Amino acid sequence: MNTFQSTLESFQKREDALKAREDPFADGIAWVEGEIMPLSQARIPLADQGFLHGDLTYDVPAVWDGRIFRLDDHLDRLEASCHKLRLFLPKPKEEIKQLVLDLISKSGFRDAYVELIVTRGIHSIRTLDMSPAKVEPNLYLFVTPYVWVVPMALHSHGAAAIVTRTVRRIPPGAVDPTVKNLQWGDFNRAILETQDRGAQAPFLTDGDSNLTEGSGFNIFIVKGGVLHTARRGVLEGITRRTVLEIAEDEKIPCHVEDVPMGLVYSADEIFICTTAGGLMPITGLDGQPVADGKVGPITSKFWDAYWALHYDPKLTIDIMYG
Ligand code: PDG
Repeated sequence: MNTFQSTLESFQKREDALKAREDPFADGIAWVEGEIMPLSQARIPLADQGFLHGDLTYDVPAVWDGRIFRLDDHLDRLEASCHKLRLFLPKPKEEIKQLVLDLISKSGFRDAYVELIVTRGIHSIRTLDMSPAKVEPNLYLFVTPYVWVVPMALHSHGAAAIVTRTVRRIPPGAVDPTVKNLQWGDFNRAILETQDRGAQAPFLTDGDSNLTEGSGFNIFIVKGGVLHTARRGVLEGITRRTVLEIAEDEKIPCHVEDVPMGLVYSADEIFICTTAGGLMPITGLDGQPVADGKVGPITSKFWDAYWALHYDPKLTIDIMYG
């Protein structure tokens, strides 16, 4: 049995066990202002700037088969995002790390989507004074069962993407995409168009005929044995970084630069990647097959390597379940 089948079959078994759960945390668990509650009961204070002005940043690590993947890298990126917004982590990083590990342990989920949100906190409706002395950022945490941006069932044959016609990616001069943000106006429009056109994954351009990213994922193009991914206008994904590291190990060249749409339409293979689903093959684009319409060998190789790394003690922490 290949890695692909065994990885997904063992996940399926764990997911079946999850379905049998009926406890209050079975759908998710949240941490808000020091209290732990079922996710469905978690509330945001209305006066939080994160809600009123979208003034926040967030990060999402994931747990796979009882181990959390690259948690320190996600926490470092969260801290860097805070700095770019003139925010700071509401608690020392080590403390946040422990809160996250404890919350996962309490959740009991062996495969989980873990979200950390830092907002500018509670202020008057219109606050002009954003000096650090006036800011008391708020932290919100939640853990849910593992999330697949593209349904798991589509991984074997690949999903269908579209290049959106009705919306472009917001330019970096307006919203810095390297700050993980929830200003999803462009992505929400893209998702609606994707549904209208019967596909699963929207690709957004920079408005100048270069590829950027999709609604919650980075994009890789394979052409002539070389990988290409956008340099600018995208989140620097931890999964993208993992792919770049695998490419280096495998001595597969990778160009991180502008990716013109002409290259996308002539790709040999395309895959997308995110913490919420890992690597996902794209075998259709704008209603046409990508090359022969089959999942390609480079995509498969990276898919296997990516999941194998989820058992690497250097990149993972074992969750101590209660
Ligand atoms: N680009 C954007 C805009 C993202 O939101 C994400 C992650 C990525 C790239 C990939 O980054 P990383 O490899 O570090 O995960 N987005 C997922 C999915 C969100 C969703 O709801 O679809 C996340 O935030 O978990």
